[in-house]
Amino acid sequence: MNTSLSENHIQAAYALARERYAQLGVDTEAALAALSTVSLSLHCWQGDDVGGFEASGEALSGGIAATGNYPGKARTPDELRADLDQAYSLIPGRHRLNLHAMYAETGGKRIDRNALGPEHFAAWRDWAKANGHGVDFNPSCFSHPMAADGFTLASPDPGIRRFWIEHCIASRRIGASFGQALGTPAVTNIWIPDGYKDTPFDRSGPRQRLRESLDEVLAEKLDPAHNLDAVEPKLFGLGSESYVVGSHEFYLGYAQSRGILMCLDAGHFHPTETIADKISSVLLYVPEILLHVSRGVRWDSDHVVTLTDDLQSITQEIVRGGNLQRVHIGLDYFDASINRVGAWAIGARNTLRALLLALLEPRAELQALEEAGDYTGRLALLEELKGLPFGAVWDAHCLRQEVPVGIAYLDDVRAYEHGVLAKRA
Ligand code: RNT
Ligand code: ZN
Repeated sequence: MNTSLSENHIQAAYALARERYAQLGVDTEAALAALSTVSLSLHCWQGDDVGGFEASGEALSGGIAATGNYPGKARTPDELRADLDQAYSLIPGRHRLNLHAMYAETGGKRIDRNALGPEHFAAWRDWAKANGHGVDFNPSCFSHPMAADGFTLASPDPGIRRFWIEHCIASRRIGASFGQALGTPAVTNIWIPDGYKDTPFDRSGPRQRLRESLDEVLAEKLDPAHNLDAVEPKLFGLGSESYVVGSHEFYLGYAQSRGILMCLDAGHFHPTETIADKISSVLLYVPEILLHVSRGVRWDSDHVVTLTDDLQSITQEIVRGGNLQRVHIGLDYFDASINRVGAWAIGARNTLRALLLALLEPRAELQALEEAGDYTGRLALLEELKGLPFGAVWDAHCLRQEVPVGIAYLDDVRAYEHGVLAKRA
């Protein structure tokens, strides 16, 4: 396979594509300018199969699972940062990092999660600052002895609840410390696994406890210039098939009433339900939303994000509603069966490609057709767009942003695998 493309060809193809889009009233330069402002939040946990660095020997729990044993996963924070550097070098634009608390660096000392502080993330902070990455943060309420019975913030045991409340309070402060140091607010997102495998008798008690716990977690006012709080609902998990305390309705009401962000994870609903149609509704009631862009295959399987219709519907909703500023776009998948740097690059590039497709829509024209009741015209134009040369615009973007154009990024993934990952056996 010849992966190299001449700069002249890329430019020439772009010039033709630009004209083609201009005929429809679409300004490709404006689309690329908008795309350049988007900062995706890359999830650290794709690099080590949601392991973290606590060396506790705890298996991944909480009803999520990474499957596969592709060699070369990151074993240390330095390895994970090196892998992330490699991934970012393949993705056009300047992007953020989404970090979990269990990736703390405690210098060999055992610090429990409720005692974590900004000092345990100093290396992450320095690295983020040096490389221009904003950071988002997450308390890690799973893979821990205190989460062994499947309950954390909603636990009936006051001691367990207290531990996780303290952990979430600590996490918000760590998020704020990143926001302050980096000059861009951290979105600190709370996801907990709490739920029952089988049909519960009491659905209400755990939800009352969760609401109380969250109110304690959020009691401390933090500067929104440093930290923004988000909550992430879910329909079911492995081992919590019958009931999840933090359901969609629970958190929608909670986020709306507390004026915080709502996180929508693409894998957290019924398999035939998509999050795209929720964005315009949720944004009427909460200030901003966080997305966990993911791909569930038959269940919340967290496959690498591909350029599906689902993904395009999500990015269309962001762009058509003029919501690029109010939607924080995070990725959330973990595939351990393929090269992990490749997984990051493929999913992030696809998310940006889907955004570009949405930015290349003739918005005024489509809106006018719809308002005139010309649904035939609307359907014809939407279908016609699918054949337009968006790939040439994407290639020009990658060229300008100095990342590999086309499939050439795979050469870099492979070279890094041979030179670095393969030596980790
Ligand atoms: C789990 C949630 C949650 C996690 C990460 C690791 O179903 O999607 O966001 O995937 O926090
Ligand atoms: Zn998620």
